[in-house]
Amino acid sequence: MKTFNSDFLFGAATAAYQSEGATTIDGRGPCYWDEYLHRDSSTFHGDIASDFYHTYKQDIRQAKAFGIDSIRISIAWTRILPNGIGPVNQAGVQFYRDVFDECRENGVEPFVTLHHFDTPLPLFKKGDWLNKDNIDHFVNYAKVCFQQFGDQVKHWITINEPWSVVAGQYVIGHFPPNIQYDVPKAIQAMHNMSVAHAKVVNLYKDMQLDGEIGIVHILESKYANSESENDKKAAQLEDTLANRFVLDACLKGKYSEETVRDLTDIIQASRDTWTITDEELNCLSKAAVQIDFLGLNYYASHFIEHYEGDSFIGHNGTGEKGTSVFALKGIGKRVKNQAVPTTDWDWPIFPKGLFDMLLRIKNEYPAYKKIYVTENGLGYKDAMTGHKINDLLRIQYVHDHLAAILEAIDAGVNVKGYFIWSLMDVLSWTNGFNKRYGLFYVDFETQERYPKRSAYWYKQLSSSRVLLGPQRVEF
Ligand code: BGP
Repeated sequence: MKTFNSDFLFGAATAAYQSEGATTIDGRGPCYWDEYLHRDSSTFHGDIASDFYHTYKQDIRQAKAFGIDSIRISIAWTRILPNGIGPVNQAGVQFYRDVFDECRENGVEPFVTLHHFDTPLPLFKKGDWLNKDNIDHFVNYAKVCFQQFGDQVKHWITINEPWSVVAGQYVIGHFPPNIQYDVPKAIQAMHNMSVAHAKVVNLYKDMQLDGEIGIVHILESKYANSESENDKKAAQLEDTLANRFVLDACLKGKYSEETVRDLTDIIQASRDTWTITDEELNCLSKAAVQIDFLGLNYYASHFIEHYEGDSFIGHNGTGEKGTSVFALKGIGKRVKNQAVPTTDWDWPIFPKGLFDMLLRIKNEYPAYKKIYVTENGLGYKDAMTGHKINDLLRIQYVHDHLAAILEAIDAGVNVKGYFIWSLMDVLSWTNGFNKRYGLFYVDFETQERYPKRSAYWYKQLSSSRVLLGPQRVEF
């Protein structure tokens, strides 16, 4: 029988902008998504989202009722410091203190992310993570959070998915400022985010607070599509860019020779440069020995082949299967592996990629302390029939990824918890509201919540610790 230890956490994740709504209430300032999603070209925005700002008590109680041990939420920087810098907004502080109190009263452990894609608009306009001043502003904001919530929060995450941020901003172009194919900018911004993360870890440890701190990375395995040297090189380059670069920074505290070689090749091909200082490298190395955990977000893996044409990326933001393209000049092209199923948004469903990534961290970064899988789940256009949502495909997806985690634990990887994305249906940054992930279905007209079949399955899993097949649940 496949079972999880009693100390393995079963959690569920959300993020501020995607769930809270109430974007102009109680002194909150705008983040860059507020402006971007109000342009004429946008068909959705986060003004109300899942209304967590007003429903948090109900959501936390419902989480508890369904056996969820922990919830991962993020703090909106602009609720605490409306302009990103300057005076503290007490109403914003009070909101999160109330949320954390509710968590405590229900025995639900909060894991709290400081930056989940939502840089304050004024700082975004000054260059966001490309501007090294942002590092200091972020450290200042983190300090305020540690002072205000350090007594309530014992699990901190500095930044969510630096790669998704910089790829979205400078490579894919579906995040503001919507620049495409500028890989050197992505590299510089990612280095700056690693430094910001490191400085916040070092600050947290200097403050001697009683808790743990880590970072969350999206880590998707990259496989060569054939045995050819060219395809292997393409997979290696995408892996360096998206995975090894950030893993080196947070777990080794320095960039390995291979990482520097690959990144330098990529940057020089664009006749560009990047800036790294000794002081920044010292921060990385100090933080790498102090970080308590790695958060790993995993949804998909990619199969890559050599590519010599011009860069061309087409984002599938509608769920119309087969419409995405990802080809980067000088790096490689993602191709469909016919043996691997994909979601309606063309994300390859490949649990083995999670197992491989977990093993790789253990082998290549043996100093890591522990891992939480901080996001995993299936985006799907759920249909509600008579208030019932029979999301068997999601249960299968989660089941198969949890089985991969159990295998990795058996192989000696220290994985201590799993957070399904997401607790309830939330806004999807570049897809709107029809890409649903939640355990709880949200009727976005009424804000009513309805537990999906997956919620009942997850409850049974959390209470029994036994990984049963999708069909094995009362519904
Ligand atoms: C991760 C983000 C989440 C969430 C999830 C699903 O990258 O950390 O915020 O959005 O992906 O992504 P999407 O909504 O694009 O399907």
